[in-house]
Amino acid sequence: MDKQDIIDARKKAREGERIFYTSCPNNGCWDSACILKCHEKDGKLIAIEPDDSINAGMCREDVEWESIWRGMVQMRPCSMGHAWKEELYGETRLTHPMKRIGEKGPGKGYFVEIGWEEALDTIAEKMIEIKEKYGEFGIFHTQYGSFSKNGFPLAKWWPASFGFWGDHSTSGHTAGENFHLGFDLTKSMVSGASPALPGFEASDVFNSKLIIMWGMDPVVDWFGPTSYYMQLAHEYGCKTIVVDPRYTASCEVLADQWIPIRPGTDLAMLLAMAQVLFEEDLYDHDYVAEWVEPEGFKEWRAYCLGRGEDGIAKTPEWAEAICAVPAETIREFARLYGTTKPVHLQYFYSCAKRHLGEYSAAAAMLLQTMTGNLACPGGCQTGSALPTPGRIPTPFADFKQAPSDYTIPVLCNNNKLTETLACQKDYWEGRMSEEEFRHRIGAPTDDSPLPNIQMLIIENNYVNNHHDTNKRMEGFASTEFNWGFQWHKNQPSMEFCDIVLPSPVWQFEGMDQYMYGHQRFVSGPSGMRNYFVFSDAGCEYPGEVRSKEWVWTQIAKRLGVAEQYNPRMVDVEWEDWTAAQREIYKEAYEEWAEDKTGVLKRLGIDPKPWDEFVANPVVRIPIDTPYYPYKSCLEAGINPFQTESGKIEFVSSFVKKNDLTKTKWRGQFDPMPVWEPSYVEGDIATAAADGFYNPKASEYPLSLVTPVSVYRQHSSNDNNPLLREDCYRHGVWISGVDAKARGIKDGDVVRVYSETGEMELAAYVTNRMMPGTAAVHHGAWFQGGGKKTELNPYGMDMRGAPNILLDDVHLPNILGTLLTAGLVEVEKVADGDVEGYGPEAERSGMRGAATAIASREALGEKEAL
Ligand SMILES: Nc1nc2c(c(=O)[nH]1)N[C@H]1C(S)=C(S)[C@@H](COP(=O)(O)OP(=O)(O)OC[C@H]3O[C@@H](n4cnc5c(=O)[nH]c(N)nc54)[C@H](O)[C@@H]3O)O[C@H]1N2
Ligand SMILES: Nc1nc2c(c(=O)[nH]1)N[C@H]1C(S)=C(S)[C@@H](COP(=O)(O)OP(=O)(O)OC[C@H]3O[C@@H](n4cnc5c(=O)[nH]c(N)nc54)[C@H](O)[C@@H]3O)O[C@H]1N2
Ligand SMILES: [Mo]
Repeated sequence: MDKQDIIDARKKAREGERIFYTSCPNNGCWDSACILKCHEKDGKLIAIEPDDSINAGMCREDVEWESIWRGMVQMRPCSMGHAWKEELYGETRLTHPMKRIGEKGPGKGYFVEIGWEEALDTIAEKMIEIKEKYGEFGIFHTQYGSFSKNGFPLAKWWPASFGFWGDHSTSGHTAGENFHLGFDLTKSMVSGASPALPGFEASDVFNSKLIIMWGMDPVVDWFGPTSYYMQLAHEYGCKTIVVDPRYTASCEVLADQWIPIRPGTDLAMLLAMAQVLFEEDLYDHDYVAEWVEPEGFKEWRAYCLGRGEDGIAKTPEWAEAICAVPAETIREFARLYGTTKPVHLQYFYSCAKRHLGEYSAAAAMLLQTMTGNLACPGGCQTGSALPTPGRIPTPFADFKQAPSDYTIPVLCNNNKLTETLACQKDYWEGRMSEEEFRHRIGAPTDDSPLPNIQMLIIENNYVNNHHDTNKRMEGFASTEFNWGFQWHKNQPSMEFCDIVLPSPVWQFEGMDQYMYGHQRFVSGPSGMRNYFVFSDAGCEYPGEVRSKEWVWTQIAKRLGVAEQYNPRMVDVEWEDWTAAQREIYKEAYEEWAEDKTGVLKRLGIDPKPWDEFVANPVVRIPIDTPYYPYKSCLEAGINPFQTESGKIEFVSSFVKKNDLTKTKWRGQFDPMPVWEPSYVEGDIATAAADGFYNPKASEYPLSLVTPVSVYRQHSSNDNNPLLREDCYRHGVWISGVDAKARGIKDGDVVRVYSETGEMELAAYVTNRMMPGTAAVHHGAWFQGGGKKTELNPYGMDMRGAPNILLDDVHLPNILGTLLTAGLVEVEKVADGDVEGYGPEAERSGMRGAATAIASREALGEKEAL
């Protein structure tokens, strides 16, 4: 076969392919809506190419500078974006509705296939029954329960379910933002009630002179343009410093300096930096005079300089003993920070998602304030950092849902679902006082209704993805009836469903809305929003998979609200479903293209006819000046800081004047960030429960962090062989020193354990991990194939789902934060070369799966999965 034959054969193989474009935002692709060019043949996804809607055929290096700074660049997908094929057509893909026989929970029951009619009838009957028995808050829908919202699509006409305040990502920062900056993320981002938007456009980093990535690893976790622009900024001479206990991918690719720090001690270093800025008079007097409430500023200054009540100067020498960063490094770093402008200091979520993390997040915002970097080109707010305004109005597909006045109420804190399930029985059966129950679940007020969850509708991997998975599994198993949607048969949350429906992968299959009710005209929630892409109908639904909107319509029919929920589609047959959805999107586009208000013309957009548009469905405009935090407010003369004084308050008047235990925060707090909270007594309470200084550290001496993985979107893709077998070994990161002390070699099988659970997995022995610390990447799927013990009621985890190891106790501290760090110990189990152990077995991921299947077979059910 010569070269031409090969080319011809390849061409022939590709005959009959159709190209369609889509976007793949998943939960957490906050910075981007990447554009994917897809090849489809015979209803299946064949291949994915990167965005070619602009600069086609060019390397990024070929793109001219003006296009780059104006945001006229491709939005290329990450490795996960390219790997969807295996996710769609993997062996474990769930393609039929399934009913559970026996109890909920791994190893306790099994599934059998059922038809759609039976599934939908049973679900609707149970919904009615549970609402009658327990009221509308007997039902909880797990998707987007955060940000005071809930994703239950029928709520407006069939009231049920409720929202949580807070979320999993930004929740450590929101206390600081609310108390010190008077900024409320939920108001600004979700309800649109506040014009303040503290996000930034990626190209604004070209205005920065120094980028500090504090607990931020954008090469891994900020997929969109931001990490690319940060890389370019670095290449053009902007200094970049990373503060992280791990030598991350961003350290390798972006950093001039890596400052390793003991996790959870960042506040000490931030205070020491403030001390240097005061002592050497390096702060921005003008900015402080204009924006800062002066009395609180004085108090904070006194505290840092040792003139406060504790009499301790927060010098770099003081901080060194706490955070293990040499005093000289801190001092030099503070000087560089104080004498460079503008500085983009990004103190990221994980640093605050731990006990007392709210204080460190607040301190980072206050440092940006002191140095005048909080709201200016090239600076950043360093808080929840998400929202950036979109530059182009997008078409709106009007399904003509009936109006409704009903607003879903907020009943608890986002990170208290485990606790709610654990203690609701005690409350409703009279063994727990109302006050205690409200306190534990973070009830927003003293008269908000209280939940009694007896039906969970699961549309994500909620069992696996929050702290104390063992306790959580018990809670999820305790309800009367659960159901949900899943992609894969072996997804851990599926085990807690009585009926599970096969879920489409919305990016590629059908025409459903995306998460958060986003329609298929997509732009990122933050980062560059100077474009949108239309995600067209893609491949056929495999097996019996059906559109979620179809499913909800059929349930709505059974509940009597279909005319309100989906009036235009209620009589559409399944065969015509996708075409009918697409027609409504087409109508929306055509109305948009008419440009009745002339806004498109003003933006320089000349809409193409629909057929031309769908062939390359991206609309993009150049950016003149990039958005920086609060730009929209500052330019309109609106004060973005809605504190009592109208200024940035170093000492929060809200905290000072209110008993926070009576508010939704339901905990005690100091009005300014302090290293040792004033309200707790004794060593145990003072030392954060997840930190080095807690007495528990004598038994569990390693401080564990659980960062996100480059091969997973949270827990999505953990099942994807392309992202697992040969390119990635999931293991516990441990330093050479700690490994040696425990007789552990790279690749050995180890047991990682804490007070809440244990797991077995491979050790990754590396000097990229700071001594005294460990890391297990978040998102691996719990597989309780191991021994059952009191600590592991569902069996020891054989895959490495880190939430097994983390506790969920906040009190008496303020509620809000998802806890993603904890204390653990690691011990050797076997050499890496023992059969069935070690990197090979770990890479294939089959050991855990094999044991899980064996446990089902032991139940005597061969058809089970
Ligand atoms: N690839 C990928 N990217 C993602 C996601 C994903 O699942 N996969 N999820 C997305 C979502 S929803 C979110 S909210 C964000 C989360 O974004 P982050 O909160 O930034 O993510 P993490 O990976 O937890 O943490 C980033 C870094 O902080 C370090 N770190 C942990 N604890 C501490 C500490 O106490 N001090 C310091 N200084 N550093 C610490 C970790 O070692 C890690 O390198 O990521 C988003 N991006
Ligand atoms: N220890 C630790 N825990 C963490 C974090 C951490 O850093 N460390 N990060 C936290 C953060 S920031 C977040 S945002 C949460 C995220 O936690 P989750 O919201 O639970 O996130 P995913 O794992 O992405 O959930 C997606 C899964 O839902 C199922 N699913 C069902 N229907 C659909 C569908 O229609 N579409 C999609 N995409 N999936 C569907 C799929 O099986 C998919 O695997 O985790 C939090 N938990
Ligand atoms: Mo998140």
